[in-house]
Amino acid sequence: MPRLIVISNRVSAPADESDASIGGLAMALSAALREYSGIWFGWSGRTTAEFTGQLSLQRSAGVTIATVDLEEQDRQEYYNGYANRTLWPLFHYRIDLSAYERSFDKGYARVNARFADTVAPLLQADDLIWVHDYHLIPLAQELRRRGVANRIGFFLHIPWPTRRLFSTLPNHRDLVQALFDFDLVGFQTEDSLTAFCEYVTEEAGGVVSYDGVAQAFGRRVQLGAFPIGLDTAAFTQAAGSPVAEGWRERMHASLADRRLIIGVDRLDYSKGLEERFLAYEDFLANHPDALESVSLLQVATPSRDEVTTYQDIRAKLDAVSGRINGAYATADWVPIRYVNRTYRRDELAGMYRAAAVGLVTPLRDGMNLVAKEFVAAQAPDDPGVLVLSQFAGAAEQMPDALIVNPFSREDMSDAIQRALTMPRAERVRRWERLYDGVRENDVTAWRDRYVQALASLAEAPAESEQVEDRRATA
Ligand code: GDG
Repeated sequence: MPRLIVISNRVSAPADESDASIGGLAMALSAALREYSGIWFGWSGRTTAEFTGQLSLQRSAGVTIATVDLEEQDRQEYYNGYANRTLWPLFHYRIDLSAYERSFDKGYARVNARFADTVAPLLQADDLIWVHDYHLIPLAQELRRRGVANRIGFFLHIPWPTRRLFSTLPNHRDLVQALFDFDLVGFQTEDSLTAFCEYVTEEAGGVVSYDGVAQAFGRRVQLGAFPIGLDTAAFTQAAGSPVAEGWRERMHASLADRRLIIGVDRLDYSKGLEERFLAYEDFLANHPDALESVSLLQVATPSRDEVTTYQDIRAKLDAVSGRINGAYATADWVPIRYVNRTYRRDELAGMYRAAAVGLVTPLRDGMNLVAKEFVAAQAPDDPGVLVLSQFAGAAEQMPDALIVNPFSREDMSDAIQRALTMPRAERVRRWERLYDGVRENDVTAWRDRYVQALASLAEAPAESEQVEDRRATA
């Protein structure tokens, strides 16, 4: 088995309880790497006065965790800038929040070059290299410039936007061209894959064959949809652990026979939290019998709080939740428990299990692992109901959830009512199908499908052609 070299912006050691370990990518990759010998390389999250490329190495369960420090200017221009103020909002359909600044482009290019300089000496000839997410789109191009001929795959954890939106990005063609230096480019959903193919054919003048090989810019790349999954067995086990059971009981005791609706999200505008609160407010207004008989627990873990749009959304949510609680709370009941802190995974699992309804209503999301965690944590004989946004990638795989339009308060309010009143037999029927999907398409299946697709390309006869292509355009 070749070594797997995983490269992502941040890394997190297994059992890391730091900020780096919160978020879908960290959850998935630490699970995915477990059975591989290999290297996981990324930014340490720290900055130094001057970039040295010095690696910090740590061995953890067969995997070498290799990190490098960046400069403060890199943090501002690459991480807070191009990654989180340009690409993240654009790819989540928020061009109103996207900042296009040339200094960000430069920082993004500089850090990708620094990543390539640092990781290239660690590589061996038959390593498979798997690059993750929007921070590192130009990385294969940089590695090729340094003579790396290995198979390199890319996986995008967030949505790929439609062609018209994507073309608002200055230098959009360069970014797509850079993807053609990978051998395999994977998306979460068919929807993202289709949007990318449309760009290739309509903007880049390329072609995409029926089996997903795209040709443009004198290069070719294999495309595919690889929906990410959960470490389902581990999460289900966590949900049955004493810690989870303790939290389930604690929630029930604090609810005093009221029914729990739960949301768990990184505090991010893409997650639709304000819209969710407003829909819940509509629900309370339209169902007076629900007053004092339900409670919404929203865990919103602070994230990227150096970026002003994140400070804005936080202030907005404080205001909206405060207003709703002010309007409806009684001496012994608050409609929304809004919590800005981090919990352990087994604690979260216990909270999911205590809930009658899971609200997962992002305005746009690559996949959304919380939807899958909610399902994995339920008690089989009395499961809660998942209410899921049609704009989460997970909706393609989870049609047995109550699928809602997160932009419509009425739609969401109706779904909350339907979920709370759904007969047990229907809840069980829906949950069983959802759970089967979450179990079968888990994170290991995702990793194996992707890695096999990448490894099989290495053996394909098209390799020599592709190398020739590269030489011709070098
Ligand atoms: C990106 C894409 C895609 C949240 N609060 C706490 C905590 N979390 C964990 C959840 C879940 C993860 O963070 C969030 O994952 P999501 O998938 O919902 O979203 P993103 O972070 O935006 O992830 C997304 C994902 O990558 C994977 O490809 O699904 O679409 O945007 O696991 O449980 N974990 C702990 N404490 C918390 O307070 N321990």
